[in-house]
Amino acid sequence: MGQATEQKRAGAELPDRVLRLPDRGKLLVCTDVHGNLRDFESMVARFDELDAASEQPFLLFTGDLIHGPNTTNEADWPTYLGSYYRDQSGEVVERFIEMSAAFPGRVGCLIGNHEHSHVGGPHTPKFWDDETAYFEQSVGPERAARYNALFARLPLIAVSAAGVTVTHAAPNAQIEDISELQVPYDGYEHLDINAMYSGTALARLLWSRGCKTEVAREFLDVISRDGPRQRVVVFGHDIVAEGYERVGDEQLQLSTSFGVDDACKFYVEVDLAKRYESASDFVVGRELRRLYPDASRSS
Ligand SMILES: [Mn+2]
Repeated sequence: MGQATEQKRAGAELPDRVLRLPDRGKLLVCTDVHGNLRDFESMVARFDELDAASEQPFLLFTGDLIHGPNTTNEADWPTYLGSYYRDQSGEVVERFIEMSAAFPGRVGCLIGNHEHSHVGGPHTPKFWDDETAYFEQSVGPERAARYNALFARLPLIAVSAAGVTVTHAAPNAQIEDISELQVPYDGYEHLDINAMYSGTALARLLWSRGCKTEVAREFLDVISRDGPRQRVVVFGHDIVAEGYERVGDEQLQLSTSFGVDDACKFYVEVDLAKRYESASDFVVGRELRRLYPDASRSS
């Protein structure tokens, strides 16, 4: 029995780690909210606008909805964190749950390394020594249990007939079959974060800051085998100060919220009935849109 077959069998009881997006309508992609409720609501507002226009929107968050800065005073806010906001991670998750219930099959979220820290990943030390413990303590045991059940069910990647794949971090994972993504999330608790960058496909898809063109192309080739040809991967995880960066034809790194000035926050809006063959098919003002078109740069 081959490795892929073994993994397929082991993963049969798990929720689907690959989200297959609709083949029509508008896909909205928002990266790394990290507790910024205002940015989350701005995406919801765009979703509502498209929904009212019968554009059949699908709202996809790429993970890291939670864990925001511990600075509660604007005067102490470091400039590298972009525009000031107050962490409202718990409220963001509640709103995500509400939206998912109100629009079944039209709102989704991939797992990010911060959600993973609650369901089997290494605890993250971004703003607190152990922000995983901090978050669970701040929302209390009932909400923490509910959120962790949600996080454990989140998909790892999304694919579309439009040729657009979405991941949390860079697609720096060498796999031979898409079934290798059908894996449990637990078992990484005690790993050092540095081990995640060179670890399993799951670890790499949650932590990689970048990826060589050949690796991204091969990843897209492999996940294309049992479905529509995938040509471009959209992801966040790391901060792009200018809001987006194309890396070759295959990769589009996007910053919608965290660590970015309001004037440079970009989200993606894709026409799912069309085909995207290259990152250069994403045009500013059409697929690449400013979250706050009227904002001016503060720095
Ligand atoms: Mn991340």
